[in-house]
Amino acid sequence: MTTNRRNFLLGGAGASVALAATSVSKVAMAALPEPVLQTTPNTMPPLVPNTGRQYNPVVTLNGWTLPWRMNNGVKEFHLVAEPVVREMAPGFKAHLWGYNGQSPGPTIEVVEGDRVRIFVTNKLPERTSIHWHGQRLPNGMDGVVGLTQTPIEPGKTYVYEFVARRPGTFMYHPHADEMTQMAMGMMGFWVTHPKAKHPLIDEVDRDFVFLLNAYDIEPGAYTPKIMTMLDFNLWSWNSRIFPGIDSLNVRQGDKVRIRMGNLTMTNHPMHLHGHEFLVTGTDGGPTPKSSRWHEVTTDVAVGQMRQLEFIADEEGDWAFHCHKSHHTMNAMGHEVPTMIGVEHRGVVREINKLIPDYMVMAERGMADMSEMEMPIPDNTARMMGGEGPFGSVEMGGMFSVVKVRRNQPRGDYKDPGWYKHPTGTNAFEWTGAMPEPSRFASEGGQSMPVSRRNRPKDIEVQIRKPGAGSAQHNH
Ligand SMILES: [Cu+2]
Repeated sequence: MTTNRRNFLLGGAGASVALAATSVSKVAMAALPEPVLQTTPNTMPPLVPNTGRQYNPVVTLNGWTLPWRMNNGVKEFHLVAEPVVREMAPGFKAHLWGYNGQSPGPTIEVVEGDRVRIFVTNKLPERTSIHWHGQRLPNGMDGVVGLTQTPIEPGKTYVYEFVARRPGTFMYHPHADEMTQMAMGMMGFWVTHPKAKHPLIDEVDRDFVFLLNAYDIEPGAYTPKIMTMLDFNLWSWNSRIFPGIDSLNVRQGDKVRIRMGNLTMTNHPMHLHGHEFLVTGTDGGPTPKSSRWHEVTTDVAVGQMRQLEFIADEEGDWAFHCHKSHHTMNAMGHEVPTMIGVEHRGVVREINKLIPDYMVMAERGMADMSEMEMPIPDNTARMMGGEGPFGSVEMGGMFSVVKVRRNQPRGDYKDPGWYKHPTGTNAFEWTGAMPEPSRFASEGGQSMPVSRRNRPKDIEVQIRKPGAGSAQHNH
């Protein structure tokens, strides 16, 4: 028990933990490892192991690693399935189900060859189980209700025990009333470190993990709609949405690994700016070197895990996000017609006489929405938001920033603030004369000769120059 606490305190997160006040039988609980709870959605520093084999621990974005106690050579963990309140972004809280105070649950980190015993206490109003996604284990430990075990009824504690046989990137989630329980946020990450130098697993300076998840929560509501199959409106990493997702802070030159698992109902092409990466591992373990090639986007399909690696050698604030553009937005009404190019001002003036708060959306594109001070219900994430050093970032959902800094101390995960660009290295407004374009070779310098014969005679091209009144269509 003391080991358990000490481990946790060494992880640097001591101030924000509480022990579970349990409604489950106190006698039964007394023999179990103390369930450790996390009360904040902040990114906790890595949990450095002080028993068992050493490894370089991972950092869970807006999450934490579960401490264990060593019991006669067995690593013992205690997960408590329970309702939680998760702050998904500042000003927006969701009523979810999770483990040990948060959704997702804590990351479990072990070493290849470890014997692991996990107590699972059910404090949900319905039965549950845990499936250890991707693990080699005895069939009876696989966590499929009805197939390999009886369900864990409310108030009961079950124990799972197996050897973490292969190193890699895994996750855990219920295999009982799955649609409900996953839509409510029950899931967690699992990393098994190699027990010795592994030819296909490099040592890295930073190792980040997070789950891709999604919710359907009406603006102003707190609880996800559990019957939603595809039309989710909140696309999150570890049940956080931008600007609530912490940045991935690294030192320039660091070798960085990012591990992701997808427990949403659709795929996510994950895109990193400024660097190329290799996909070094999947759900099946490390990939053979001959199969690795450089990419800047990798798709993570439903139920898959991907681990990517790169050298962070370019200083700056580099966007890292899902490339489906509606996955970098937060909840909004879907029935919004495209209003680009439609001039509403006169109409709105008339409507406002009748309905003072009426507002037309997206007359010039959607970017305006990120700055609009629209009356929105309480407990609603803004559709797009997040202030950057140059104004609104106009993003939501599955978006964060990899911050690469020359002077970020080794092993320090603190947010260094916004990048200060060297003078003269930002894109800037052009205020000089615009060079006139040359249209034809004979008129000076078009490299592609244009056939005189096919040259259209009577077509007048209207070119709208940028500048004042560019949003107006003056015909
Ligand atoms: Cu996506």
